[in-house]
Amino acid sequence: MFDTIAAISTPRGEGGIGIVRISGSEAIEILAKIFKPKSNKEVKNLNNFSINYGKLYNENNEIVDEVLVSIMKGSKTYTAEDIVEINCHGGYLITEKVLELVLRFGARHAEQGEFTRRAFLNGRIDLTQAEAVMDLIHSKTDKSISLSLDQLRGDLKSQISHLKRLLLDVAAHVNVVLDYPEEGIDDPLPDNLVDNLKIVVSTTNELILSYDKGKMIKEGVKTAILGKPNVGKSSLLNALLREERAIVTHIAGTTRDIIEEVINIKGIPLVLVDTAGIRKTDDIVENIGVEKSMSQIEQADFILFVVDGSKELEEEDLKINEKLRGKKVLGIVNKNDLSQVADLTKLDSVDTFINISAKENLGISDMEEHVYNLIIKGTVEDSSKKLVITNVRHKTALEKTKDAINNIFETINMGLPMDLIAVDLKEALDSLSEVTGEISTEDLLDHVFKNFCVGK
Ligand SMILES: Nc1nc2c(ncn2[C@@H]2O[C@H](COP(=O)(O)OP(=O)(O)OP(=O)(O)O)[C@@H](O)[C@H]2O)c(=O)[nH]1
Ligand SMILES: [Mg+2]
Repeated sequence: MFDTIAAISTPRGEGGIGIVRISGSEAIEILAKIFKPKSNKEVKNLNNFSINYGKLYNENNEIVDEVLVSIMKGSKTYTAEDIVEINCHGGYLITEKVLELVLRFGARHAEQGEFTRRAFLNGRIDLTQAEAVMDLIHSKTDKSISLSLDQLRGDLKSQISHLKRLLLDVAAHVNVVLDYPEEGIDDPLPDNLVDNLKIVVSTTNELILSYDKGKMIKEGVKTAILGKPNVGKSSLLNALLREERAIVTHIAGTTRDIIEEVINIKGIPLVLVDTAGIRKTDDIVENIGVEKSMSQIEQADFILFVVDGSKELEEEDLKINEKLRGKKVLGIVNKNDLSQVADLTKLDSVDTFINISAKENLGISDMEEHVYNLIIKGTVEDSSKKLVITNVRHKTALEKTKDAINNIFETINMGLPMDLIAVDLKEALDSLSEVTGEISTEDLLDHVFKNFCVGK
């Protein structure tokens, strides 16, 4: 049993309504002390799953607000506990006052994600579903919403429990062999159990491989716009955003800081990072900018290397070219509204060049098409309807499962004793349980829920 918690569940600010949510065994008792329904019924006699109009009163019997109150008794509620939701007027101060009233009458202020944590601790959802709640809230594209909903429905949870059942069959056999040596069961695993292990390895492997796609859909592709000063990087950012976001001037060294903005290419977020033009400079501020640009080479998933096609390449272009060898690079030859003279063969870090004019808005959609085909398509467009994981925590745990099963195959091949198999089986089962949270620590839960909002 947990104590009763409360928080404002709607965003802070002015709006039509604000919702204060209370969850726990004392939720209805607390409400009874502060709420009088218009119907004059006693609060404890209000119907389950009903919405009730009335007024909130403080200790001095003064009206605090006129409200609608939803009453939802456990266990079929969000937290699987009794929940009361007070819909009050949506002003910043009035919602605070209603919350304070509820806290004065016995509730504790909820921590981040604590309602969802309760749902998990009370066994209504597993950890993958709790994580899906947060992914859903943070989704910025339709594709990302769709993956979060699959996970929230329990697709990953049921896949994991299927794999666990396969492993438990193997474990049952291994335990019989270990516990009753006198039965004389032959050591190697029967074929059907070996098949179980093979299915677990191939399924975990597919899930692990799906992570790249999942990450791309969820977080997008971090794309750095790099090049020497004045080649038109900020102009390109503006052209892609279709707004004058970054300052553009003819002065080399205009951009000093990192500018990050997101565009959406066929449902995949492209996180664009405009950077300071890379060159040697004595200007302290510009130099810091250049260092930030250089660090983007490592951080970005993908680089748009911009050069000015209307001028001969310079030492600075070639130096940047050197740094970009081995990276995923698309060459952007800008200013093609002017006559073109640059000798691009010197840029050996680039396989594909696209000609554009950022200023005149020429070739921009063609460039977007190239970015999609080059970087996104192969990872994201997979005709099969297979499950996709989006969380590095899941990937790491599944890698442990896969490694443990591969160890078992090695043990079998080398004719080693059964108890070694038992150890690896336990490891494989435990790491599957980590995914769903059946095995979890406070630290892990704190980590998962720390990015939630307070009222969720
Ligand atoms: N003719 C022509 N000029 C362009 C084009 N794109 C940018 N310019 C001009 O080039 C100059 C520099 O553009 P910016 O976008 O500020 O270049 P940048 O690479 O961001 O420069 P820094 O921030 O200094 O590194 C400006 O005067 C732009 O108007 C283009 O396609 N054609
Ligand atoms: Mg710039």
